[in-house]
Amino acid sequence: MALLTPPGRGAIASLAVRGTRAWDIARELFHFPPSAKVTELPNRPVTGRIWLGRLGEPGKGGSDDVVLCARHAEPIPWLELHCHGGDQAVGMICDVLARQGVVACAWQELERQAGARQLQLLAQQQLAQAPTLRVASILLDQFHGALARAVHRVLLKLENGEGEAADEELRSLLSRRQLGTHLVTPWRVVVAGAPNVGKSSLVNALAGFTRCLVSPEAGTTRDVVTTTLAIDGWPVAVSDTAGWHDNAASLERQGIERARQLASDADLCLWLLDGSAAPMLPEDPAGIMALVISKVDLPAAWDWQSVSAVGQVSSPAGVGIKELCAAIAQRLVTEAPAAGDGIPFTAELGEQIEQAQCDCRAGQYHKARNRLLELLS
Ligand SMILES: Nc1nc2c(ncn2[C@@H]2O[C@H](COP(=O)(O)OP(=O)(O)OP(=O)(O)O)[C@@H](O)[C@H]2O)c(=O)[nH]1
Ligand SMILES: [Mg+2]
Repeated sequence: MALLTPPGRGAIASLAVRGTRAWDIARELFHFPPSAKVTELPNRPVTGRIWLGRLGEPGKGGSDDVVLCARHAEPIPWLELHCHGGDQAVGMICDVLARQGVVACAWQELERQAGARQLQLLAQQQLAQAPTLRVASILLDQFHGALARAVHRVLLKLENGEGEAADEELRSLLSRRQLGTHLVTPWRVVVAGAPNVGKSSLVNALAGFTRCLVSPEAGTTRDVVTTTLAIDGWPVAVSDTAGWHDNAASLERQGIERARQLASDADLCLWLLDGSAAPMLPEDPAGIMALVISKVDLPAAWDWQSVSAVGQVSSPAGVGIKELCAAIAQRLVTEAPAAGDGIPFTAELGEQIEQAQCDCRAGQYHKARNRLLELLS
């Protein structure tokens, strides 16, 4: 048996019970209410029906109202029990089942025993953590076989000895590899720039609420403040950082060093240039930088119009934020996937597909094939 709903507080919990004896145990423990026209469950499980009653052993421990149904009747019954939620109520049902010899395991184990494919199981696991609707729909696509179909196409080409065509398919899959690793783990975007240019104000505008302290004084932000949000449906962790400058005292210098480190590891660093004050560019740009002009509502102190920037914003008024979000999304995901596109949706899947591509390019089609077959197992 496995708990399908998260542990902890909840109105309802779902349990799956799978095994050759599952139905016999259910028949033993399940009791119809006195008002019901029937007193016993049928001899065999039937899919497409639900039974309402109580589950428990008369005279032993407690019992709870449950909804019982069969997800699979054959060859091995897979039953689902919906009972009251909360650790204690669920624990009571688990104890009742355990006394009948039912062993607890993780839901993934139950799926594996029932013959779920590796890719399906992985997609299901990722889906449980999908932070946005866009990500969920991509992962559902993968659950329904988008990646498996793409891998099958490669296999077919390898079998026919069409190495170049197989390589092309693999290349196309790997072009979505980075996106695949950022479906559940957010992209990292760092907001950096000189002190007082409006970094914290921009992060607040992106977040849609006051996440960071803002003040007219330079040097307000000392430490990194990270907020996870959705930009165009992609999960993005945006970090506000301390303003970079040369004459910082010890504490501030530590903050600047952190900011520098974070910027060089980020997927994208937005470097803010204050349109109303002399611009300051970093001496050694860290990582992938894109310029953003801030305070465009104030009189321009320099010709920022001539700068190639991804955004021009007035954060407190929300001006230019929508356009900046679109530009950030475009930078992170250059080509958004179409419905049904196969995506290597974990880092490991990306690695395995890359290895298959190496084998294919080395003319080792057999090796590439075996690697891909392993993915489909
Ligand atoms: N007029 C105008 N003022 C802004 C804009 N963005 C920020 N400010 C103001 O500029 C000042 C500094 O803003 P912050 O967001 O704290 O700037 P910061 O870059 O985070 O500053 P530090 O953390 O000190 O490095 C505040 O008084 C903000 O209200 C803007 O687009 N237009
Ligand atoms: Mg700040």
